[in-house]
Amino acid sequence: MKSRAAVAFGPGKPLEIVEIDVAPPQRGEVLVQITHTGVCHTDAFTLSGDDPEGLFPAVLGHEGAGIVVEVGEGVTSLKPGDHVIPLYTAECRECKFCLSGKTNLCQKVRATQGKGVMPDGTSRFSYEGKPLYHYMGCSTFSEYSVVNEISLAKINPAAPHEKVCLLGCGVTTGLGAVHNTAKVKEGDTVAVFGLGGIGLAVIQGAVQAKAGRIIAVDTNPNKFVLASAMGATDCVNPKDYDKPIQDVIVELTDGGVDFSFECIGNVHVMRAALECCHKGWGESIIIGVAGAGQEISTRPFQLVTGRVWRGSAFGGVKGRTQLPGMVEDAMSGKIDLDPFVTHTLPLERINEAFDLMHEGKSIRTVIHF
Ligand code: NAD
Ligand code: AHE
Ligand code: ZN
Ligand code: ZN
Repeated sequence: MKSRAAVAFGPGKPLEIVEIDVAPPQRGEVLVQITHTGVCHTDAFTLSGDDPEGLFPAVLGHEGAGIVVEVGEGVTSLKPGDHVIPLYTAECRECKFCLSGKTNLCQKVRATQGKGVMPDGTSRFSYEGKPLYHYMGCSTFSEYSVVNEISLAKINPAAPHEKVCLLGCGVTTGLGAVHNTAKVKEGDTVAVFGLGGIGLAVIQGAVQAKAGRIIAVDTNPNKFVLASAMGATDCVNPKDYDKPIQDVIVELTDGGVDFSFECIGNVHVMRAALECCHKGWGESIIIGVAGAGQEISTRPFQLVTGRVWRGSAFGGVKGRTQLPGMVEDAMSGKIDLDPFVTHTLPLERINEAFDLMHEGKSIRTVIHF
């Protein structure tokens, strides 16, 4: 079938809106009509050429919501008409990772997903007869996408897609990092580095957990208005100080924070986030994605003296099991998605969403088809 899509033809180039061909879903696959998609910094990261797994030409996008159109052979958990959120972290419920009870990082389709193809090694997308790569198992920048059954969370059909699409990545990642990875408790002191969609979701999670103090850090002071409105108790701009930001936060907090979250993808900030943690117990959670060749460093003494470095992918959330409940929480108001949707644009204007992000003007632009 034909589908309108925003295609990334090469690194650093704007997306091109073209009509692509989408092949029918094969065994275990599902054809989804994407109704809405957010634009996450990770899409921009891959488009920039910094992603070691980045492939071109590709259909990017991984923060969407849609409706099942057709199911392939052997698909039992979904039928046409079901409402879904595509998952870049699948949940097969049978691989070693799924059965471990220790991680959400299902590996059933991860290898082929990283190569931009479906599990049989081929693509369902083509343009002018040449294959296009899939992206993160989702490719939500196409009106029609083919997604593995195990990479789809079935959600309440009454859910507003123009908001709950953000549970496909950004908001779930931030909330989950607080509750599943860090396990923030009442009274804890938290520092959040980077106040985009992920950092603001960390703030919302920290408020839910009744954190005592939430220190929001960004080099763009315009981000402080929303961060404060969402519950940050302190806003700090590293540019306002002539000493390292970790020293500023350690002084502010009588020795450091209980938890810090890096929501930028900057390896120097990752170091600062670790080093602003309290001696003996402070934990720093890396959420940001750093470019090819980047490495983190600190003095081992930081770890010897009890600070802990962790990472979090998709907030540790098992998508098929937990996302439907998070959608219900968004519908009942326990999760507030409204502050994240700062802009709405049609697919044809998707490049403006990237511009708004790079200019620091948006939190999330939601694209409609
Ligand atoms: P964003 O661009 O909307 O926000 C980033 C924020 O960081 C901006 O407000 C920017 O002003 C701020 N910033 C940039 N440099 C800074 C610095 N040196 N010091 C302080 N603040 C600085 O991005 P986003 O969509 O919120 O994504 C944030 C990061 O999280 C990205 O790296 C993205 O790839 C990653 N991410 C990871 C996961 C995961 O599962 N681990 C999921 C989603 C996104
Ligand atoms: N492709 C990159 C890594 C990208 C990465 O870390 N992705 C995050 C999700 S970002 C969503 O906005 C993630 O979940 N990683 C776990 C995984 O299995 O990909 C690289 O460095 O190669
Ligand atoms: Zn994302
Ligand atoms: Zn699995």
